Amino acid sequence: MSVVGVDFGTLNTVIAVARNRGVDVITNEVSNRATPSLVGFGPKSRYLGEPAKTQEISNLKNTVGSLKRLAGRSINDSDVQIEKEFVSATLVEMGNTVGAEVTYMGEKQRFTATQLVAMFLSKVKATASAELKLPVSDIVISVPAWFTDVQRRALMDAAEIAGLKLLRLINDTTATALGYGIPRTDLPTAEEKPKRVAFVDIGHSDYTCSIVEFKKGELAVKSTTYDRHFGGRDFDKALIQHFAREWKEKYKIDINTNPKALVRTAAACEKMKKILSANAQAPISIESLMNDVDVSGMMKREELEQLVQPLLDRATVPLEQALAEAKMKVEDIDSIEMVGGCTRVPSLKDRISKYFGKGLSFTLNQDEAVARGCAFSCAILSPVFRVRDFSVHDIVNYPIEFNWEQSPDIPDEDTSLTVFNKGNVMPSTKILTFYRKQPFDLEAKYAKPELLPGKMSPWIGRFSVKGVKANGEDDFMICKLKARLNLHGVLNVESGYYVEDVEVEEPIPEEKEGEKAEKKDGDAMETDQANGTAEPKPKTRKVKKQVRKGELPLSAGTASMDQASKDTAAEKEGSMFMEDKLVADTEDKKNELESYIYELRGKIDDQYAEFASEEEKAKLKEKLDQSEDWLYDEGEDATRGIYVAKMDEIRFVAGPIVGRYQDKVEEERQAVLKAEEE
Ligand code: ATP
Ligand code: K
Ligand code: MG
Repeated sequence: MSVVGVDFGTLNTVIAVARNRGVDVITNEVSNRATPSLVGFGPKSRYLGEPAKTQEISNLKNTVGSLKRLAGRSINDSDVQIEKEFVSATLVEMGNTVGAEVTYMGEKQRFTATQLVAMFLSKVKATASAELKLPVSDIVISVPAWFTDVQRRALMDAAEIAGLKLLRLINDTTATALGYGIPRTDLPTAEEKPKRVAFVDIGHSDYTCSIVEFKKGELAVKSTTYDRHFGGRDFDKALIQHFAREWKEKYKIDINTNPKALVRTAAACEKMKKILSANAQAPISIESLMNDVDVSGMMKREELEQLVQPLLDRATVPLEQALAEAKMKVEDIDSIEMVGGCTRVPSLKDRISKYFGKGLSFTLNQDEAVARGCAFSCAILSPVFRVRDFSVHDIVNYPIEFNWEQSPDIPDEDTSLTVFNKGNVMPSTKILTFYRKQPFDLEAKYAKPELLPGKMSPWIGRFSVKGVKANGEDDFMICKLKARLNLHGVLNVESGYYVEDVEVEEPIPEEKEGEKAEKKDGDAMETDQANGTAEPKPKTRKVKKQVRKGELPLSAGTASMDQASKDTAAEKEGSMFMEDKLVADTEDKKNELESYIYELRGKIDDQYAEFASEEEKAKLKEKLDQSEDWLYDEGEDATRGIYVAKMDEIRFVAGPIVGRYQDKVEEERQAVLKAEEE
């Protein structure tokens, strides 16, 4: 079994694997260490990753990017409206979730963002398993810390559809912190002051800062802040707009009216931006951009900085917030670790370094740190891998509250409670207590909708508690519900049970037990939260204890896909994957046939010449000519089986000739061996 970590980026996806020697980033089919996060659709198959990028400009309408920023969102969301600018395919609403409409297999088809992510993850899975020569299942995938329940569930569903076992969705900067912490041997002991590191990740579309405290064997995230619309693509956009204006004047062309020209300009601007990170100025030139016009231009680094001034002015906002939320000052930070492609931009480095009043660290590989952290996380969670234990305490980014209907029997009962607060440790389990005589429902939602990205609904889930009835004559049943914000950052009510108060003999406890007694439970604090009806404890040796009496069945409605839809989607993904494979195999067989024809034609008058009669030669040549004509005519688009059959036909004619040649070669080889022996 393999251990895989994936940095699922807006632009690029990096795959890392844990092996005995440590963690390695693996290369894809064209030997790149990062794969474009793109899916494309063609007349016969899909293009996933690299081929989608290769085909992009000629296949804009059927190519979808920004996959992770679409998953779990509705088309009406203000964030998705922004995303439309960066996605060349047409986005459509598909029953509360955004999808894309593309032409695939000659037909207009629609896929949800979740399905599109699943397609891409299938490719990730295939890439990893090709490199490892092992089946891939266990995986850890990174997400931005600002992802909400519905976005996280969309990714979990996508992983399942792709046939992956998602061990954890981990926040990007938390993964980076883990990758930073695990190999270090110089972390402070439990008694010492923790090492405090600010991780700054600026990628293609977003900017995240986490302040993390390290001690030997553990890390605790103290705060995570972000700007969801700050990244490399905003620099690209400033350049594109600049040249669009310039070229309108200079060449009288409007690239904004021509999607192909726009995408080609975007690619050239990204290149220019990268050059400007290391050089004072950079050229741009594109041949025949539109209307047969060749364009060119120049830009100085200072000019770019002026173009992105509004962006640069926002560059320290996440840092200020991160320190404020962690209740720290710049002096408290021991090191500032930079990751993400966009942290190579000198003006950004300047601003961030000035803000902290010290130099920045580039200890980690900027492009690979997140993926490596994910692989470490997968190694920790995987049963098949042994790794030094390292605990990860992440935090809750959006407070979550539960609401319920007031019990008819308890008129002064509260009907809502914030159960997980911003900044609480995550994962975390809390036990909710209800006094009820009938089955009841509760609902979970984000308590502060204004904190959520875009215009998301704060709704998380509805949970029905069954099997509740009066206890005895007319007493309340004491219902306990286990609410868990799990490793993925997703909320579930995992189980329900009921208890009864019984009196037991016990030594007098030293500490006063209240209704909010806290106890440690593995990875998180477990708080027993009774809603206002706990009895005072008599100061005797007899104490009332709650004894678990039975289970309460639960049913849940969340943003996850239901199992039947997931199974259907998985089946569809599986058959599309097989279809892609068949198309690729067919193409291989066709190429094989073509090369075989050329090879034989070359050899028949050369090394095979003395092993064939004139008649045989003529027959073979005729067969080759015939096959070639067929290949460029009706054989252009045949099935795999037919190409194989054509190969066999040629082999049947060529076989005896090739056989005689090989016999001769073998004879000579034996002669050489014999000569050597003597
Ligand atoms: P996100 O984290 O936002 O989802 P991502 O993880 O795909 O996106 P990265 O791979 O971290 O993003 O960074 C890609 C961005 O970094 C691109 O915009 C790219 O142009 C930019 N970039 C890469 N190298 C340089 C460079 N030398 N100078 C400036 N920008 C660069
Ligand atoms: K990335
Ligand atoms: Mg990234």
